[in-house]
Amino acid sequence: MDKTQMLERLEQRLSEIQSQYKEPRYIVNKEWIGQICTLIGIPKECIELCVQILSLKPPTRLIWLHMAECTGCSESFLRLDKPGVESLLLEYISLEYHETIMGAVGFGAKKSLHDTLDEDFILVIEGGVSLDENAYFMTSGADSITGEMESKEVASKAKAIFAVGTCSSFGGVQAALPNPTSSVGIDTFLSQKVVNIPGCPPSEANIIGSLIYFILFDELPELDNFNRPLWSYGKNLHDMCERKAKFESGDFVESFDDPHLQDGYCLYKVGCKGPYVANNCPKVKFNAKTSWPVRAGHGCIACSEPNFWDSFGRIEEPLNNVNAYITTRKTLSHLPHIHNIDDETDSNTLILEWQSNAPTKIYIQTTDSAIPQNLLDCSFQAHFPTLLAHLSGKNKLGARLVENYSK
Ligand code: FSX
Ligand code: SF4
Ligand code: F3S
Repeated sequence: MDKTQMLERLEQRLSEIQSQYKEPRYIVNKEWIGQICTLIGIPKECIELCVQILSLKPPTRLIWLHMAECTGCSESFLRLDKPGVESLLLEYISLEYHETIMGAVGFGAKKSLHDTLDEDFILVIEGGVSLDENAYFMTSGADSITGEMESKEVASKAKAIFAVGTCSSFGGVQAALPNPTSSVGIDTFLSQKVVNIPGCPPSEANIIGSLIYFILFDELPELDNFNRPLWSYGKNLHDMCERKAKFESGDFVESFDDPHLQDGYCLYKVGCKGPYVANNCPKVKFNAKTSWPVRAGHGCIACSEPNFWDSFGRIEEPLNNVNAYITTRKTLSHLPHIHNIDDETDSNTLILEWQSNAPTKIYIQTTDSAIPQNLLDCSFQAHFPTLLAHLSGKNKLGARLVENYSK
């Protein structure tokens, strides 16, 4: 949706709501609404409309189901500040069912779940779900309904469905090989559209922002091909990282007791998977914006990516020579000339060669020699697009990079 479409949609929403509800119910927290709107990509001109919508509209009913998980997503949600989660729950969201924090227990709790199914509500599912003959690994309540049955029943009545956490989005930790409980993400068996909000756990900002977007527009945000909202998962985490300049100058932390950890050196060599991740952690952070993994001194483990547990190698080693699952030798020839190594390469070919068990090499194939000349032998971890782009840089960063790589 562009700016004009957003404005039109919000005006239409406001007039629908005004026809039903006349008096604002409370003084909403305008500052917070402004912040959350900016975060989810709503332009300044529309914020007043959002304030009016949220002050007129009664709280939106929310059912939050727990499946196979650690409740970290709920913990993250509860870390919301300004307003605290209590004021969110009193003013904008009516949490009808959430096994961890609700007062009711047993049959009383299940009754409030079933009573809500007759009303309009939105659904959050946290955790993976076991299927088929393993479905009874995940049951809920005295009647032992399986997670699969309960999710299907509640989802069939929901206005919108959000998979909160990597477990619910893609299976997550319990779906890691050999996946003994046959756990899967919920969109593998639900027929309705699911908005995935992955992360183990996702930040409170990404959870709340996605819910507020739906509450305001009565429609889902724009999604990527993994059904993740573009406003939160549309950019590469590494590009927003505060240590990125050090990555580009080749200044890497070599071990976890390296004093340069505190000087902002990059964590790629101690396993950071940031370059492969689409998430906004450096921007929104966690625990009321206190910090995020890379600031705290540990590399990103790609916790919000599908299959992260199995596909990203060892947690504290880079995804390169020894950890990349490449079994056959590969050669990349005719690299685009943007790398501009030097003028002589104009008529020549650059060859990048890598194997899982050997140093990575960059060759230059000259027109007058059949044997490629070895340009650079990288028996250490390197991110090639960046290396090539900066190798011949005339600026300070390029010079520092060459100095570091020569060492
Ligand atoms: Fe835990 Fe949520 Fe990880 Fe999973 O977060 S933090 S195991 S994504 O479902 O509770
Ligand atoms: Fe930041 Fe990791 Fe990228 Fe280094 S590799 S800049 S620590 S995201
Ligand atoms: Fe997860 Fe990486 Fe963010 S580990 S929390 S996606 S920094």
